[in-house]
Amino acid sequence: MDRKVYFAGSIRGGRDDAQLYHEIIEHIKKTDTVLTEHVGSVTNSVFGSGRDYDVRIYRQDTAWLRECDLVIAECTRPSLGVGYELAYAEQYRKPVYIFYRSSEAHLSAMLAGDDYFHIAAYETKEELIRLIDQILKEE
Ligand code: 6K6
Repeated sequence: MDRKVYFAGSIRGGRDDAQLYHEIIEHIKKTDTVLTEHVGSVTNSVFGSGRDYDVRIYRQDTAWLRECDLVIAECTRPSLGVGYELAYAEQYRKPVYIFYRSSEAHLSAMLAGDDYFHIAAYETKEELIRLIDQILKEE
């Protein structure tokens, strides 16, 4: 209860799943704190640009990764930023849970082949919520 969850999902990698991220974040927020609510933004423009803008995002997100209690990542949409975050979280020995829809994605070998990560395939949002509830009960 009330852990700090870092939710990772594709932004510049593509926003097709933004609504799903939003619903999952809202679900997690019923019991815990989500540091990265903006990942589920369905209204804000996510396409700011410029070096200063990117530096601010990088510094804030890496600080949150060091601060969080666990990382939950939805990896159906391939994202360079999410891949970076997962490796960063491993360096800091944060528990990392990766979810993806196996009917739509062939998870990168750099994630699937790393024993450090907890990885689960799912198909429906309801199934994903059940899997997340399980880990929030255990962590
Ligand atoms: C505002 C609202 C939503 O997004 C923004 C501005 N952009 C970002 N803000 C915060 N974190 C970001 C932003 N862009 C990428 N990230 C981080 O990288 C998130 O934590 C995501 O998990 C991940 C996505 O990487 P890309 O490569 O798909 O952008």
